[in-house]
Amino acid sequence: MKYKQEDNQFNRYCVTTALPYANGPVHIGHLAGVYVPADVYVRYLRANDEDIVFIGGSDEHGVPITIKARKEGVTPQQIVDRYHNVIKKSFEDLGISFDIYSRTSSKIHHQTASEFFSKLYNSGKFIEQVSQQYYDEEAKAFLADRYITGTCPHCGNEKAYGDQCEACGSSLSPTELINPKSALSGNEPVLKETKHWYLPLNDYEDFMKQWILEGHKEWKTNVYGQCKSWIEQGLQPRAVTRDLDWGVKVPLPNAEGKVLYVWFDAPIGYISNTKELYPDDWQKWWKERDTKLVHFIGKDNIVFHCIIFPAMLQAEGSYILPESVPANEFLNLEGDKISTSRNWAVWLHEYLEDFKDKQDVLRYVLCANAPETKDNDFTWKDFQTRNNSELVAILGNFVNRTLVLTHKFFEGKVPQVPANTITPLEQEVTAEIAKFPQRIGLAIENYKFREALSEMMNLARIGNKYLTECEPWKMIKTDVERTAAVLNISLQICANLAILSEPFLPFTANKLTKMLNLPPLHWSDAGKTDIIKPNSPIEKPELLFEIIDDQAIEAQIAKLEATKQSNQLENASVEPQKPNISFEDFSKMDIRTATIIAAEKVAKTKKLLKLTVNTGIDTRTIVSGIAEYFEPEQIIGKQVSVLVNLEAKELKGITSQGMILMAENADGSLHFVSPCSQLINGAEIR
Ligand code: B3M
Ligand code: ZN
Repeated sequence: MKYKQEDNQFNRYCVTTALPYANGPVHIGHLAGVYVPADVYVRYLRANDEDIVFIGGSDEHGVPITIKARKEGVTPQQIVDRYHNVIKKSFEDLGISFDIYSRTSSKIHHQTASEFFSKLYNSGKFIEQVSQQYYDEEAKAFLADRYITGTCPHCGNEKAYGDQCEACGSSLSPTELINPKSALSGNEPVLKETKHWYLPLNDYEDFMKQWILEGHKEWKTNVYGQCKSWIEQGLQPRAVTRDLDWGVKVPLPNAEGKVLYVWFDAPIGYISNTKELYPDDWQKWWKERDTKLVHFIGKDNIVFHCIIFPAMLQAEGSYILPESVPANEFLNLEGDKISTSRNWAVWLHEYLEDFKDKQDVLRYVLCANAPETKDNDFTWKDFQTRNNSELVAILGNFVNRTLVLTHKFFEGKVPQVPANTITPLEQEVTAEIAKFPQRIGLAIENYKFREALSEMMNLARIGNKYLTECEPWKMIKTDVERTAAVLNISLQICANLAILSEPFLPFTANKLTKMLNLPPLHWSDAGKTDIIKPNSPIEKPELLFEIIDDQAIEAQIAKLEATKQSNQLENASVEPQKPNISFEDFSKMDIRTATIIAAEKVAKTKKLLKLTVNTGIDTRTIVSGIAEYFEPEQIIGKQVSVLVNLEAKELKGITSQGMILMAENADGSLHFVSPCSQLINGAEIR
């Protein structure tokens, strides 16, 4: 059943999700932006018996993967093998129900992408252009922008990349860098001519105006807006090849060392993966006009899916174009942009480890919080609240109350509705229930997944309200017949929830279906109040959700806090090394282990502590500038290192004999340099 008029012209759906780069695991940002909404959509279509294929896979080409491989001293293939497997497994474990999850390093993909390129080449769809690019003469290789570093012309950062300065955020071209250096050899690169093939997007400008700006005004505003601004700025020819040794080889003579640009081959991956799944009839998903092609992506991928890939498909000539591209904005984490390189993320595979059997909680929170119209924030506190006060308190509670009462009063069997027990309240509730399949369905069909989810929860709210109003636990004492009717309707609501929650919470829906002993149901079965038949047995209820306590949440927050700190330390600049000294110079210093035996603040100073120290040689007084970092009582008994032969000095009228060695951290805080195990006092440090 379809609620949206325009969808009637389609007989099948081809749904794709952006292929994540296999250079790291998947995080909650990917999930909220792309995979959870796509999975909701697809599960909903399946519940409607639609003919559908759901395509995913890893994007295994591109420069970042080669950089990661170099850094680790392994091959790019080893990198992508590692992450492809992590990603694939974590998607499965979260219940993202791909019909296939394959990869762009597969043979079939190389072949498909290569043929696609050849077809465009042979029909004269490309233009050839020669340009000057940086070349590393020692490594004998052209350099991708990311392989060139140098000084940013805008802010002076010496570690800017050929495409971007991460210090000031400006986008750069490699020739703008001052003192460019190759990441391969460290040498200064030279400019050298190289030939590439370009897709002249400018030739497709009129087409894009017609197709998108006139023909797809219904696209989400963020998507339509980006397309409009690209088209209005004027489209330019785009290089579809690169000088690189990792990717799909350019299938032309004299194209040694050239591969297809990753953004040329990756979307073809959708086609290759469909082919891998259905070698014989893959074409119906890509070439028949009555197939609805939908790409789920994040906002940074809009131009590639709305303009460049459609231009490629159009140039090829035999393919359909996407009917919709419901791109989402970004999800932030605790107020900061999610970043793989800074490890600022909640990684899916780690979540699944830390929160066993709580797949649906994450699916719920990410869908409820999906950045559909603007960037959104994920916080662990919100995660906890949504679990405890929505999933547990509303959905879980309603189902549990209904099932417990059925067992208590009706021996675990669905009670029959006796004649004359239906009051206007039941009629009202029944009429309400009937509206939900369409309400939720229409929201899903319009890519309004948050709204759809909150409607599903509203049905559980109606159930709770109904139970609270009728109070069957009291009613049973006076009116068994009407109590039977109330629990019957409540069980029908549970059955409706089993159907209507499935796209969002498949694990929960499955549990609920089993508890109610329901057969596999379809969307069209929902909305009714005779789904579950009188006298059929109900299993003993088990809790659908459980409270997540503060401890679990604090552990996650602490994990992020640790990341933040280690990032700060990594970014800290370390003082350059001082000029060399002789061993003789060094051995003049007499450094010993010693124990602080008394400590007090020096009056009228902020920084000074007067310490009494047992050096093994003697007991002496040392004045130390550490009062801002330590309370006196906190350091008594601490073993430290002391330069004992430093000449004595008067400080605020106290004679200080020696110096306690301290290390200064990136944030300016001071820390004792102590032996790792307790030693005698007076042990020589050398
Ligand atoms: N791998 C970029 C990304 O993950 C890219 C998507 C390809 S979709 C064909 O953002
Ligand atoms: Zn800069």
